[in-house]
Order: sequence, then C-alpha cells, then structure tokens
Amino acid sequence: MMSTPALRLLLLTLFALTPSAAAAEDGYELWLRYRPVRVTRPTEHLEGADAYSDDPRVVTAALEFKRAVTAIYGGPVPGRELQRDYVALGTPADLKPLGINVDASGLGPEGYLVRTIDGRGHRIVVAGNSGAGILYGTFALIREIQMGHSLDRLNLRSRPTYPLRMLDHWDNLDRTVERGYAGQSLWNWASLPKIDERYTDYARASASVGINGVVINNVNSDPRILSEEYLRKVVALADLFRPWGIRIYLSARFSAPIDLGGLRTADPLDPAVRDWWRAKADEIYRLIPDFGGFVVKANSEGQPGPQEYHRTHAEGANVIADALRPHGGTVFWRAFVYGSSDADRAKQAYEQFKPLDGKFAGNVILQIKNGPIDFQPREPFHPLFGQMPRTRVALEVQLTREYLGQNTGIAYLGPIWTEVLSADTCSPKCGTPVSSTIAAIAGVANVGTDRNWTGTNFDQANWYAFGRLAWNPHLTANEVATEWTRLTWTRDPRAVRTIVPMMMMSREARVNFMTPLGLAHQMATDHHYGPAPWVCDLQQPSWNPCYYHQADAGGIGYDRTATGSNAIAEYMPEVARRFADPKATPEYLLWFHHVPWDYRLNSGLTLWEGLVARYDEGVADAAELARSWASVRPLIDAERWRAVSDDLAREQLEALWWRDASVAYFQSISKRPIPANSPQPAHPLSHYQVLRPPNLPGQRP
Ligand code: BDP
Repeated sequence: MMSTPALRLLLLTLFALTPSAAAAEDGYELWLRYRPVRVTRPTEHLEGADAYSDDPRVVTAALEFKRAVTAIYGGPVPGRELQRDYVALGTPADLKPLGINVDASGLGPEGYLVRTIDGRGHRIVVAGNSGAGILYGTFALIREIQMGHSLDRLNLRSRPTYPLRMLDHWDNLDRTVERGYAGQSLWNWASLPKIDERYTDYARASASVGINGVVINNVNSDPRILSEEYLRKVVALADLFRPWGIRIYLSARFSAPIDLGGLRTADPLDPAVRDWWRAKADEIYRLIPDFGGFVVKANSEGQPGPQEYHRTHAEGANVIADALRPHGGTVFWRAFVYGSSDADRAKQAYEQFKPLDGKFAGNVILQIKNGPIDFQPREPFHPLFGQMPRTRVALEVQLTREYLGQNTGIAYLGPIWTEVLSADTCSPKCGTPVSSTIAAIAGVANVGTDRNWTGTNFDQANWYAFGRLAWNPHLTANEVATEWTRLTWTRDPRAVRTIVPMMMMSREARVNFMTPLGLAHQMATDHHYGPAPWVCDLQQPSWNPCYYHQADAGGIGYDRTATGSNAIAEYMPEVARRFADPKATPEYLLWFHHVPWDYRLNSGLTLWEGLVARYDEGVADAAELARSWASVRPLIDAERWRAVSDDLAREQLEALWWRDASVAYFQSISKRPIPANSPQPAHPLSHYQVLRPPNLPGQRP
C-alpha cells in the first residue's frame, strides 16, 4: 500500500495537473493567484516561513508566505514534521544566532536577498535591513514559486531604485472616482473606520509589487479630508497599510486654511496661514506617526493656489513643507499647470517652474507628468525632466486609461512608461535618461470596486507593471508583461507566447487608430472617450482637438519648431535638434511639425496616404488582438476568457469608429481622395459629429 505522504504527493501532483481552464475565475486574486504547482520531488515542498523578527512587516510576510505555500503545495505533508522545510525571515542580526550569515550591505532600507542555504531546518533565507525589505523579498520568493522556477540555487538580490513608489487615487469622498473606470472608490467613508477585507487585499497586491505610498484622495481635493472627522477614518487605513510597508498621503486643498480653518486668506506668507498648516500637520502626526505627506494641485484647472496672492509655486509649496518637516513629511507639488497664458500648452509648465529651480524646500518634490500635455497615447517626455537640477522631481504616470479607451479593449501601458524612463534628457549631458533624473514615481491608480479591481482583466497588468517599473525602471516592458502573464493567466508557454506579444502591440494599436504620427488630444470633450477632431469651439483653447492637430488646407500638425511655438527650445540643444528634424523622430512628426499633406514620409507615401494607412493599421491591429485571443481559448479559464473576448470585440468597433470618423474629418480638410487600397468611411462626417453613444465607460447613464 502507498504510504500516506506518498499518496498525498500523488494527489498534489494530480491536482497540479488539472487544467486551470476548469476552474471558474473572476480575476479578484490578481497576480497573487496561488495555484498548485507541479511537485515532482518532496524537497520542492515548502511549508512556511519563520519570522525571526517581531517587526509587523515580517510577521505579515510570514503569514502571506504561509497562505501562498499552503495553496501552492497543499499544506503540510503528514509525517514530514521532523524535516520541516521552512524559510527563515530576518535581518542579518536576527539570523546570526541561527548560524546563518548573510551580507545585506548595499541593500538599503528596502532591498532584499533571497538565497537557498544549507541550513538546519531552513532551506531558504529571506533577509533585508528592515521589515520592508524582508516583506518585498518574501513576495519575490513567492513569485519564483508561482512561476515554477527551481528553488535549488536561489540567489536574488534587489533594491528599489526610488525610495518613493506611490499610487495616487483620484477618489472623491462621495466614492466617485475622477477618471475611474472600475466602479466606485475602494474607500467606504460611510463605514470607515470599519475595515473592509478589500483594503487588505489592495494592500497585499500593492505591496507585492513594491508600492510604498498611497494618496487616497483626488488631487482636486475636498478640504474635508483634513477635518478631524475624516482623519479619524484615515487612521484606520493607515494602521491597516502599515504592516504592508505602505504609508498614507493626502491630497490637500491649498485653500484649506480658509475652508476648514476659517481664516480669511490662504496666503502662504501670512503667519496665521503658516500656523494653521503647522497645527494641522502636528494633529495628523499625532494620529498617524508615519504619515507620508501631502500632494497639492495648485493654480491648475481652477484649483486654488499661491498665485492668487501673487506668490510663487515655491512659496506655496514651502509653507506646507515647513509644517511637515519636523515630522519627516514630504510635499508633492504638481507641475500640471496651463491656461494662464496664451503660450503653447506644451510650454507652460516649463515656463512657470524652470525659474523656480532651487527655490523649493528640501522636502518638496515637484511631480511632473510624463509628457508636456496630459497622458496621451504618445507624448515626448516632459521638458522639465533633467532641467530642474536643484529640485527633487517625481515622474507622474497614469494607470487609469483616461485617453486610451478607458475600460474597453486592451492597452498595456508598460511601453509608455519605459519610453519615458529611458528617454535621454541630454541634461547635463547625453546619456542621462529620465529614470536617472527623478527621486520618486507616482501613478494615478486604476482600481475600484469592480470584482476584478481594474474594470478589465488586462488593466491589472498596468497596476503590476507600475509597481515593478517603479522598483526597477530598467526592466523591459516585455519582461514585466511576461511575468504578469505567467502569474495571472497561465504558465503554459503556448499562451504566454501569444499573450505577451498582444500586450506589447496593444498600446501601439491605440496610437494608430486614435492619434497616429504624433497627433494628440483628439478625444471627445470632457469625458475623453471616442473621437472628436472637429471640436474647435471650447472656451479654453487647449481643450479643443483642433488646437492640437492644426489641420488646414496646407497640412496638419503643431509647429513647435523655431518657426512655430518653439517649444523644442525648452529641451536641451541635442534633444531639440532631434525633434526639429522631422525624419529623425517620425513617431512625433505631427507633435512638432506642421506638415504639408503631400510631404513624403520615410515610407515613400505622402503624409495624407501615410496618415490613412496608420488608421487602417490600427483597425487591423485591433482585429489581430481579437484573433490572437481567440487562439488561446483552450488554455484560459472560461469566465476570464469570455470577458476579454468581449473587451476586444468592443475595441474592434472603437477602432473602426475612430478610424472612420478621423479619416472623414481630415479628408474634409485635406481634400485628398481616400487612397485606393483603403475603405471609404462607413458614414459621412456629419454622422460622427452628432454621435452621442449612451453609457460611456466613465459616465453614469
Ligand atoms: C487630467 C484630467 C483631470 C485631472 C487632471 C490632473 O482630465 O480630470 O484632474 O488631469 O491631473 O488628465 O489634475
């Protein structure tokens, strides 16, 4: 008869071989999907982790590890108690008494090492200089196990490039989410401080990819978040996030001293205002000793700010920074400003902030969006990167897909982020990528109460990729997509070989059918879903798509060279030279140049022909995405496969809509025939101009 442990192993193996397609899945577990792995040797079976520290983050790590290995290996094997295969978690000092010597120098406060050792009762060690590092190392080990990698000779060493890796929620206190397409806000202010299980799962997922800061409310901030009543609720979240290595930050409204404090001014140089911010900071730190700080959107899109009092952004930021400094807090001051002058919008943030370099307090970080406009499908990098050498700077990206289809289809944003991180600022000299000019990364979150967290299953990849790239900006988008696919869908190589290329083409598909050749901001007014290149009558000029495409009988595109707005002069000369040459950066052609319709592209086509060809390519890309997904059907669980299939069907309709509407509109200006090999738009332009699709992703019916 088979012994009990052997029987157990056999069952484990059989279970591991059961096709995942059989199990119903709704996406809730994200990439922390602890599915059984095939165990071929008893030594591959791990039972848990011993925490040799009472740091709450290490205790959390041990519990998470237990949860993972119990699900993956099926729990303890009876009869094996005496040869427990455990993992040891601790700092070098914690582990020394066990006879385990590890060198954690160079790992900083959050780095980790994970190593297979020859230890009595312990087979693997996870070490770091703090609980945070040990927590991240534990997640790294879990990832190795999930991916089915051998544990025999593990030797991982990693530390984060940036100390601050933040998710910014644009969540309102009424639980709506600005630019959110995944249900309501996670934070239930009516029931807080009562804890919802989702808060923990959110923290687990964020911590697993190294996120260590969370701004829980919208940058268009409701001042009440700083009231005593709300702060008491915030404490509950801060307490819950702490063992996951996550600190809370709040978006503060610049006029809070008036709105909440009853003062007559928010002038940053007024002593009463200074005292108000100090008292508020002291109050918060009494409640939340590790509070991270504030994010402030000031003098931007109608938000109050120091300019109302003829003070600079630096003076505004510094009064708040002074209040936080004794407690070690940080102010993230956003550089997203435009509209106060007639200058090209792409130039305005630089014009306002460049003269302030060196004027910000040491605990202020200037938070700059990846591009100079606003999270478009493709933008060149923001000219402020590399040009604020005496200011700490953060890169801000957007996980939620405000301008990339919202909650339809697929758009893996890894390539947008690696594009900006690796862009060469040439400041102070060439070979200086954006990634080496920044101190922090912030991403506008894409999660909500939808069961799968992010609206579509593939949007989970953007949460994952954000964390991984904020940890290590040198990873490639492809590497991250591969990891995520294996953790989230399946390790079956046939599926991975299909899904990763789908992800890698998904953003470019959207560029092609929405804003090809360097066009930008062609989306419909306000909600930003669907095409509206014809809109030209909005009060704020730079809200009009026509402002960006500048199409006329002569050609199309925004001349940002010396003959136009000269925005290129904001870049370092070597970069400006490249952008000034239309042949050198074809992906930004119409971003920087107004180009005649008959201009010859590198491909030999005229600009008009090439533009239509790009829209056609976008439609073909959307069809290819759907075809590829159809081919993995047998390898994916039915519920999630169906959901993505529906998403991609919708993307195909969108692609056609964008293509036909844009081609019809631009043809009305170029007066050129539709190229012979391209279909005519399905309807006349007037049809698209009045189209008001009901139930847009980001709007309530
Ligand atoms: C734009 C959004 C707007 C945000 C703003 C911001 O359309 O809803 O408030 O950015 O970043 O992308 O402040």
